[in-house]
Amino acid sequence: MGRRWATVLAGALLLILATAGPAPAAAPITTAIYTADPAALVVDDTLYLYTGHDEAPTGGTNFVMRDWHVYTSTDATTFTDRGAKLSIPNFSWAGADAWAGEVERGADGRYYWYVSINGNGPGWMNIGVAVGDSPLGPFTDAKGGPLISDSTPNSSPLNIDPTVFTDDDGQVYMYWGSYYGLRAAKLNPDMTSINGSVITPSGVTNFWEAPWMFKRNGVYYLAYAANDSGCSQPGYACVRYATASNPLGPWTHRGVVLDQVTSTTNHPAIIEFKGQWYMVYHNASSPGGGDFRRSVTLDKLYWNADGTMQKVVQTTGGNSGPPPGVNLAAGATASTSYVSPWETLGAINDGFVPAGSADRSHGAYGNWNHQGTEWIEYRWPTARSIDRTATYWFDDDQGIDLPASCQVQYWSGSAYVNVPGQSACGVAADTYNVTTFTPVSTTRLRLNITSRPGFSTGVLEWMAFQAGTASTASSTTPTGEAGVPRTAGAGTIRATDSSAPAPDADRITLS
Ligand code: FUB
Repeated sequence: MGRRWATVLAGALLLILATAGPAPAAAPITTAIYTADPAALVVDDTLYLYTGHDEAPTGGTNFVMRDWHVYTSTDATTFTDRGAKLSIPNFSWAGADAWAGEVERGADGRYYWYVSINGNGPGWMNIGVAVGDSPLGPFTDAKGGPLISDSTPNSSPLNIDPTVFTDDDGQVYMYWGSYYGLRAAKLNPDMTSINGSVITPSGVTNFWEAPWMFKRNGVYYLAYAANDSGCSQPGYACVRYATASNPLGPWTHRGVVLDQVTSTTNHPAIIEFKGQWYMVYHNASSPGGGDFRRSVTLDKLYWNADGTMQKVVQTTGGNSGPPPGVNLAAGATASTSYVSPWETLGAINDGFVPAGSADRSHGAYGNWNHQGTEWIEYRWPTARSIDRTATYWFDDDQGIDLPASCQVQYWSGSAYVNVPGQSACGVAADTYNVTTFTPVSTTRLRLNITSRPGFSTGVLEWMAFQAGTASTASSTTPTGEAGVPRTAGAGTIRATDSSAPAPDADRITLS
């Protein structure tokens, strides 16, 4: 039963992938393995991150998760993998799907690790709990069966993603759920049983999954993944948050604290460590990453004076950003020899800064299942003087791969000819490949793309630069300006660097 649902979910995610979603990416805590679903805990001077472990193969279409790892850091920059401290065999009553969890210290001084796991009984996901004498364990099953299952009265449609919070009076609360089904309950002091009934909290707008509860200055906060169109593209999740004056709500929605990321799933852990607050989350931006090959990362989180959170800036890691110069592509009309019906030619000149070659979050040009040489082309109503292009290749680790070679051509007035003095036409992943040439004045520029054997090719962004602007700040010609670039300093250039912290537009003053 559980595996059938897993297949259904994977199918849904696959459909979702065709439309895709997100932003630049932070450096992961590790690239040795893929990690996901972080939970954070501070004990003494150490930050502990409890993560899931993605083991899906390249191109995999389902979660493969068998254990959970613990990472430690004393500076929130360098993390040490302390190993797989908990795994499915630790729960004799379960057999698959080591999904999200969180660790909480009990009143007895022991550490309780609540996890999502697929039990062998009826239904799908359950919440189990393990216990250890230290934050690093060793951990053993604390209950011998699920704490929450599909047979728990008023349980969630999908019983996953527990977040456990201890209030100042010692009362422990657990929130969990997915498929829009947020649930909450009090835990008994034994940390392994529920006190009273399961409630359905109110006011948690557009809750999807992955709740994370904490308290600051007497206010309760609940961050969670939401996947509504107001904050993310179809199939992708952002992180919204709500506040309350009571640990069980009612909650008041406060806005978006983390935009969508490069993986369809999004999963927050918010914590203060050594005086600095952090948003810990995962994305698909590590080399070879994907929706089922995620990487935990973290960025600093800042507060407003009114107790609201500023939207987290996802810092770039390894992506140098678009090259400088006046990009004429935005004012051009794009065409191509072939684009797959489900892909988006318009993606190549929308000015988006990809997080990596697999980042199809703003659409992608792809020509699967054509092989050999295909082309993309820009046309302007009047001639433009151009001396460089920059190409960000699309590579989905499936049918579309980096090309074998490429060649820039221009329209001479009667035919396409190679641009004179062309430098190497780069085919590197995860970066802008800049190709220079002797300036040409033309109404059309073409990029011939030759595939590797057995693969098709794709492009996320193709920039064409006005000659002589290599030292000008990056800019794009605003759409509708008929290709006439605006100059730096005019205040109208749409800079492509969006790394500055920006307050959330729908911020609300806490009362
Ligand atoms: O990693 C498996 C599931 O994906 C988690 O439980 C959800 O929060 C989502 O990240």
